[in-house]
Amino acid sequence: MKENSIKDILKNHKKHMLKGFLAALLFTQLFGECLGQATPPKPFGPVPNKNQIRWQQMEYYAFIHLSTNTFTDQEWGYGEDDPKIFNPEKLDTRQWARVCKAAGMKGIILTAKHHSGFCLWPSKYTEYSVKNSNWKGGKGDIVKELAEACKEYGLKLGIYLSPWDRNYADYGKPEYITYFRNQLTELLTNYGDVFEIWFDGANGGSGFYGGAKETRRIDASTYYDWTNTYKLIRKLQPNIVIWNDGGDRADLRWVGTEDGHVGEKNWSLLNATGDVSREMLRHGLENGDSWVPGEVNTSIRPGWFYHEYEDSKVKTLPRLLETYYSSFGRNGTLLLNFPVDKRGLIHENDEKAVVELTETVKKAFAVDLAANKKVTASNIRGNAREFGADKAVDGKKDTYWATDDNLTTASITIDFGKPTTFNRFLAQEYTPLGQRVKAFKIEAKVGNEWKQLDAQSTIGYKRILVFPTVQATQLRFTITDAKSSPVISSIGVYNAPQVLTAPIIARDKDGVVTIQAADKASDIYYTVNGSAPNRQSTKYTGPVATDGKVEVRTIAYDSKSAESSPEAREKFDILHKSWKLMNISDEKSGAVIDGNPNTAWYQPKEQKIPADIAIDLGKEENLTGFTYLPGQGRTNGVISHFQFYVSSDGQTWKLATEGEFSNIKNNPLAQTKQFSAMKARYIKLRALQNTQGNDEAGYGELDVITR
Ligand code: FUL
Repeated sequence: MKENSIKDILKNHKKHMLKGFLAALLFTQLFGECLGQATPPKPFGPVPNKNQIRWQQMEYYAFIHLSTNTFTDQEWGYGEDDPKIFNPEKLDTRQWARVCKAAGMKGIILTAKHHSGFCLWPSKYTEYSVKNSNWKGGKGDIVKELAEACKEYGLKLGIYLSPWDRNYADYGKPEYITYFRNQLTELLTNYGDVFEIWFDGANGGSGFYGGAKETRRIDASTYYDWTNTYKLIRKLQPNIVIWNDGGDRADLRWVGTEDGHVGEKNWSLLNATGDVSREMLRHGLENGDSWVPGEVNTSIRPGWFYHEYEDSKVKTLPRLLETYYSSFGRNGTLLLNFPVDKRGLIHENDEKAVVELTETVKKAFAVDLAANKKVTASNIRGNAREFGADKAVDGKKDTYWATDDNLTTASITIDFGKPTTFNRFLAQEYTPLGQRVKAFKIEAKVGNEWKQLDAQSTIGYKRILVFPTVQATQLRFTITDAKSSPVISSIGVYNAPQVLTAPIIARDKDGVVTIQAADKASDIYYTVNGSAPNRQSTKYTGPVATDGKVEVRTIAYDSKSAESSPEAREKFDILHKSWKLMNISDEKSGAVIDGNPNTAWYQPKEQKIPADIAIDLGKEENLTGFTYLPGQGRTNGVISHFQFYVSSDGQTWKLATEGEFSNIKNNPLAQTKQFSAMKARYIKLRALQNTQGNDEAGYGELDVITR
């Protein structure tokens, strides 16, 4: 046989095989669909890699900030502090792990090295580390202890390694990159699996730099040669995700704020190259060419590092809940920071706050009212059972409801079978096939009418909507626009109990009292005559005018559960209506007497201490004391030593009391000082010293106590 003919035979054979294969494919397409099978939708646009999928499913994990800063009351150490000061005598990484586990977190990212350059592990490449500290006589290794604790508690370990190093002599030179990579290698080799590496964007500036004490600037986009640094990281830890808000695009993105939220519209996409604006960080980029999901990083206190003066400033439950819903309720993950204290522990107040948050969230999502309910979809994929509406409520994350390819709108209806009360809706796209939904709405069937509850844009990995409680027999979820046919892995409906924390009471300078409950749905009851509030008390319906001295007592009440919040109680003295600040022309100075603790006024720069602030009360009062609240937003201008004067004519002043506001540095809350009754129309607070030993004097509020 000629060579050619053998080839022909083989060719023919192949042709037949191909025909047979195509016929079989068509058969399964046609009959398979009748039998309830269909090909799954194709991925659309950029999709997450397996590391990003695994990371996103973690949803909620902790940050731990601990360094020399913890002992110097700083946020950014300069890199010059003696390593000996680092001595968290009771350090217990198992306590951290216990708290994080109890909070429902899935991992812990530790500041192995912050900008000061101090290392929490005994790096071979520097002396500026725990090995020269007093902690455990220089024999300790916090990264190791944390890695072990994480293992014990089933948590994943993450590492923060600051690219900026304010201690290292060679920072700014090429030699530093070798040092940086050596440290990365130590951290990513010696401590087991690391799920995330965190590179902060603060890069270059003033520092100690081995004694040079100068300012060094670098170009963050080129200096670190991220391309090769990333290669090294992925070689050492193939399952890691990289977070970086400077330099090359990483696996994850910053969301443009440290305040604890990401945009309501949140695409997990960005472009691989080009500048990124705050707007893009906040919302992602609808048509971005790469999968770069957002991670919401925020601290449970105002600062990242521990400061005793923030013990009373741990975020409240309503504030933490807002962060919860605005992070992974909006297609992000939540990285919540604990500033470990000088003992080396997560402070009791922080633990209490996070446990409260966890319990509240657990209660909110305890019962999925959509689970196993009758669901119908406007369309399913070619009649295939495996993509039916029920797949969105089967509780499995790898099954999904999908529609035919040509559809970019579709709806799914849940029939509760009876009037059902709810106030939360949850939806998840099956993101391995891309992020597709551009707009959606939810409606409730109340009686015989469909009522729109909310309309939003993106969904992504997980979206939670919060809306006023409604009672309905059905819920309809409609995707009104999508990049490609929707693929929904999960929907859920919940009835979160009201959050019953003590309401917040405020009175402005005209005597108008406002009361705010944590949950808008709560009823508020109050009294102004000193009696304890209960459901029979006056119901709060809006601002209340009061005059002169008054005590407001109030509770929030949930009529469905018949539960009340703890009581809030606030005493107000005489009105500030006719008060005038003396000899101060700055309009903003009104903040001192406006009754709003969140506004403050600071003496002008040229004003040195002792600094006076004097007030004309409008008429003579019988004074027995005063209250000083420092400005709440900052740590400066907090008066620590004072004299308080009174006067009948605003000319000659009598000293009423003097002394110090004890512990105001660590606890910058309202300070009350009393003195024997004195009649006067004018008062004057003289700042003699502040907590920082400089010339600033600031005031959140100044008030008097009268007989
Ligand atoms: C910031 C840093 O500069 C802070 O000190 C902190 O580490 C935070 C998480 O990132 O931008």
